[in-house]
Amino acid sequence: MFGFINRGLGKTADAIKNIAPKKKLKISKDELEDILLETDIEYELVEIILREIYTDEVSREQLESKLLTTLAYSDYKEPSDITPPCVDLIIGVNGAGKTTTIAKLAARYKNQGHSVILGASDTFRAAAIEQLTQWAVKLDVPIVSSKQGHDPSAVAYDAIDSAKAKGIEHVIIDTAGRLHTQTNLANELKKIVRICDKAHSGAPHRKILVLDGTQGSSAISQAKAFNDMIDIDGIIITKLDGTARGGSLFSIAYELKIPILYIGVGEQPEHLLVFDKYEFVTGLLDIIYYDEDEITPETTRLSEDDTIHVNFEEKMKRLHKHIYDDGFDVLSKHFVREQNTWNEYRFSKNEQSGYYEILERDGSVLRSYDLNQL
Ligand SMILES: Nc1nc2c(ncn2[C@@H]2O[C@H](COP(=O)(O)OP(=O)(O)O)[C@@H](O)[C@H]2O)c(=O)[nH]1
Ligand SMILES: [Mg+2]
Repeated sequence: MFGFINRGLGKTADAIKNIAPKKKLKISKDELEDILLETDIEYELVEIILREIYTDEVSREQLESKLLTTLAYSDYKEPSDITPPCVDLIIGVNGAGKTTTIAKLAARYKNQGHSVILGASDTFRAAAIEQLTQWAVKLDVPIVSSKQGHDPSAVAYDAIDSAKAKGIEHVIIDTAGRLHTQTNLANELKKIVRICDKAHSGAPHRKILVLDGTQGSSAISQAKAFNDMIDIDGIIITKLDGTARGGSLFSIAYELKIPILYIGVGEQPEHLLVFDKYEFVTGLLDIIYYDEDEITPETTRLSEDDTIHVNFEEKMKRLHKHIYDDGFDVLSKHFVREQNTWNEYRFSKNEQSGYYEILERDGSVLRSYDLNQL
């Protein structure tokens, strides 16, 4: 599994390549406008991004700083003074990916060595309870559930209560995405929030909205509606692997000013990435522009010549294969994960030697690779 962020941006990359097939060192404002709109960044935001660029041609650094600015509000600070259990309440419309995301979060906590219990508070549909139960069995985590139609708040209460009794560190609560009316839904969510706090003062610690990434920027109004019902602490955007509308993430972050916590890039438990704005922006820039590593005197001279580019990509593919064979998954340009332990390591190019290195936390080199020897 190479480059998880690339997995999330794959379809977006295809769409960009359709209108700008070749990577560039600089790009005209007009062409850039087309590209940004193509990725479903809203028109107003595209205008804002381009407004303060005063040159006709836009460099990678110029665009990078603008894109990062639009994500300025997406930084999230983990609340530090939580008395366990930490309670995540997961909300969002039907089909957004709530239940799948809960499984991914549970797997993540588990892999970090934490204990977790699920609360099946989507009692509106029997299938929803069944689906979450199946994940609980598969992931081998406890679950509190009841029959269809039962009070979802009671399930949330019991899940938190059970966590307190057994010393479980995390509770994740599923909710229904739709009831007979919007008012019903609002009232029910508010009640669940109230009851969580009753079960454990301060809970739910994170009210997380799950948004379907394939809906692009049109998910913004939906998010506003949920935020009006109960204040949302963070967003998870799912299905980025299945959409060419990856740029909508910028509009969502910019409009809502609510941090994006994770992104979903597939249906399996490991397909959840902590949202790292630097990685995401780098991923997008890499589709449009030459990468810093690729810019050599030759690239500059022959920037229209695909062969250098193709050679570089070929070498990178081989590098990734070597790393994989050595027992690591490449998560992003700057991180790898050991397949056995799920420990994450930094991965970077050593500017002096030119070698690519997997680094321990203290900076010592765990593995090193010479691209030219591959
Ligand atoms: N490709 C892809 N599919 C996803 C992702 N997250 C969820 N899904 C799929 O979306 C569908 C709806 O998900 P579900 O968790 O049941 O949504 P819920 O109704 O909000 O609980 C399921 O078929 C999931 O497998 C994702 O990140 N990528
Ligand atoms: Mg569900």
